Order: sequence, then structure tokens, then C-alpha cells
Amino acid sequence: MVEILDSTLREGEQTPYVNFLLDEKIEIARLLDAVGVEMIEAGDPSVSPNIRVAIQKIASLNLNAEIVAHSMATRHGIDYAKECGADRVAIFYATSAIHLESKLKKSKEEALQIITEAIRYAVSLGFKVRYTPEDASRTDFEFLVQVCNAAIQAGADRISFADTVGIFQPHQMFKQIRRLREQLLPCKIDLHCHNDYGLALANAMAGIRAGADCIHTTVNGMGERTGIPDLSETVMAYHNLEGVNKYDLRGLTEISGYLEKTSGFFLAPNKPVTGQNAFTHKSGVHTNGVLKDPRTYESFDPGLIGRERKIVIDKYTGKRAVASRLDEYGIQLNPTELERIVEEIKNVGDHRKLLFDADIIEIAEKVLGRRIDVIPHEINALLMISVESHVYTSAVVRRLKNLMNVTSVYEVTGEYDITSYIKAADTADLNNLIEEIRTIPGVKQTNTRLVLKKHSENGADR
Ligand code: HCA
Ligand code: CU
Repeated sequence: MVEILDSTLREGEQTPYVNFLLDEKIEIARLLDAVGVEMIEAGDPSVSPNIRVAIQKIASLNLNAEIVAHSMATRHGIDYAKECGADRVAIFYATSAIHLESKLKKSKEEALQIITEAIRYAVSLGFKVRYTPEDASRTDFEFLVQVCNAAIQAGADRISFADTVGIFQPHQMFKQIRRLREQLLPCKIDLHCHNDYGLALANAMAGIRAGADCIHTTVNGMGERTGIPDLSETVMAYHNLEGVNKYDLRGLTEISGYLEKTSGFFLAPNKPVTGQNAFTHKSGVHTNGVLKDPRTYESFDPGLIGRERKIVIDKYTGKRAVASRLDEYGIQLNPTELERIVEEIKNVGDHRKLLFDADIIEIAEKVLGRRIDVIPHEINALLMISVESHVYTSAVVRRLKNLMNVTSVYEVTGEYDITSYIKAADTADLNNLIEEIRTIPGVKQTNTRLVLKKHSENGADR
């Protein structure tokens, strides 16, 4: 059965401008364990004292997942891993000519010696050992086999094939893993694929098909440069494409949101599985299909991961979607009315970027020549925040910007320090959002004002 090692706390913390606090790391480990990943790479203890504390705390949580400490091939690093109480140490040492000659300045023989000595030392301390030939994809194949077999003989039971600079393509990964499987002594094979050409998960899936055992992931695909495969995409690819049914799919959205919040690393709307647009349909042809049978334009039911399908209404929209949206507000239309409303939506949509429900109802009122008394589902509000004097306002702003429903944020002068514009589905949702904002460290006081009508910049009323 295939496995996942999640490295959000190690590779993920190597994302430019990202650092986690201790409590956040513990929560991330808990959430990962709840999803059911087999291994959590909790950090490299040589990097900093706080990383050591974090690994130690996580190792003491008694999670189901195996806790892995990453380490260079030095006694010092392995000793630290031991002090932290990790179950396994993952020792990395590069094997490609580029790394050996330019970075490490070691011969192949010296490298072999350093790697096997480190592994033997780790085994003598009672560790399970993974060995990573860093830059494996650019390593001479014969040397790669030689080093990995020496590592296995020294006591490693896992090899991590690292495509460190993401230069492989799926067909190459497939071939290389097949050959490795044939020539390696018994061991498990991990795939650590970087995403420099956007091929990380494709390469990893090809490697799995060729006989590898485990994919390394991070939440939201974080990591050095362009990162490695995203946890949720990997879980869903395993589940839907390979029939692997052992992870908690419903935990994926939560952990992704938690990571956005704590890292300040935003998801692109078009990101698969967890991105905002992943289940949003727009064109008339698509929405018509989806409203008849969602399978027409959805690769899987968003309900599987606790998400909902969304239909955007704008100039691309067809009759079916408009009728269905107005029906949600109890407005039924005859065919001529519907046609005129769609036509007007196309006119307005040609000039205005976004149409909210209130706009659509207003258009319907205009076309039908009567007042429609409904409360749009969405609530807009202005939220003013004052910040504790010892806290940087920008730190609070950064957190605020991560919240899905906060559409704009301004640092201002006067009684309050921050003004933001927020959207909520209903009053309960608004209340939750405000409660969440109040928990942001440094938020002293909030003041909320509901928006009755919005006048956009060009003067059009909302
Ligand atoms: C690093 C290198 C590494 C190691 C991967 C692994 C890589 O950043 O230290 O141990 O499986 O990409 O080669 O992340
Ligand atoms: Cu890496």
C-alpha cells in the first residue's frame, strides 16, 4: 500500500518568508496525523534550538504517524535527532557530480564513506534510517545504485529518490524507479519531487506506478522555490485515481486553510482541490451541464472533501444558472422574463467586473418592473480594528489578509488602526468571522458596521 510522508514542518518551513511558531507546529502535526499520513518530517534539529523543541514536543504527542528528523550526514546532527526523540532519522547527502564537486568538494569514495558511517552511527543509536541521495535525478545511475545499496547494507530501510531541482519528466521517473527497483537491495522507496516545471505530482505518481512506496508532500505544496506536491492533491490523486482509500479526505480543507493562515502563503484560486475556484463554474455551457449533472464538468464531487460547488453569474452565464439562482430567492420567471434578465446581466456584466446577488436581484427588479423583497444571502460589513500598542499593525494585517472573507484591508489613522471590508454568507457566518478576527494576537477591539448599499468607484450603485 502506498504511503505519504508530509514534510510541511521541514521542507515547508524552507519556503521563502515562512516560519512557524511552536504551537502552530504542534497543531499542524495533529492535523496531519488526523488526515492519516504515515510519516511526519518534523524538522532538521541542527537548524535551530526552537526546531529541536518542536520536534521533541511533536515526538512526545504519541501520534500514529512516525516522527522523522531530517539530518545532514554528521554525528552532531544525528545526536540532535536522538535528543529530540524522533522515531527515524532521514540522512541526506548529495550524490550528483555537480553537488559533490561544487558544493561538498568530496570524491565519490569520500562520499560513500561519510554516508555509510553516518548511517551505521544512527543505527547504533537505535534509529530507523532513511537515506536520501540528494539530487538523485542528476546522479550517474551506477553510482546511485552503489551508494543506495551501501546505505541499505549499513542499515537504511528507506531510500528517498530526490528530484531536488525538479528536472525529471514522468516517463524518466518511471524508467528510473523501475531500474532502481531491479537493482536495489530490499528497501522502501520514497519520492521527493520538486515542482520547478509544475511536474512534481505527475512525476511522483509515475514513480508510484513504477514501484515506489511513498510520496513526500507539504500542505499547500510549500517548500524551497516552487515546492513539492501538495498534500491534498496527492491524497485525492491516490484516492480517486489509484483507489487508495485510507486517508481522511475531510481534513484536507481544514489543514490547507490553517496553513494559509499561519504561513501567510496564499493559495492561487486555480489551485487544484483546495483552491477557491476548484469547484466554481462559469460559462453558460458549463453551468447548464453541471446543473443537469455535476459529473459533466467535475472530476469529483466537492462534497467528498466537505466543499461546495459554486456557480458564478456574469456575462458568460446562461439562462439555467440565472433561473436557478433567482429561484433560491423564491423568484420564479416565465421564459420571456428570464431571457430579458439574462440579456441585461450580459449588458451589465460587460461593464462591471463582478456581479453580486444584490446586483442580480436589482436587475430582475428593473426588468420585471416590480420590487422584490428579499434579503441577499450575502452580508457585507465594514470592520474597524484597534491594535495593541506593542504589536505591529502590519502583523495583524497579514493575518487578516489570509482570511477568505476579508476582501480588503486598510491601515488608517484615527481611533482605529485598521479598516477592512468583509463578506459573510449570513449573520452567523459574520459572527464566526468576527470571533476569529478577535483571536488574532494583537487585536484589542473591533467595531462592525453592516453595509446597506455599496456605491462602486464608477458611481454605479450596489
Ligand atoms: C534539502 C534537500 C531535499 C531532501 C529530500 C529528502 C531535496 O532541502 O535539504 O530528504 O527526501 O530536495 O533534495 O529536500
Ligand atoms: Cu526538497
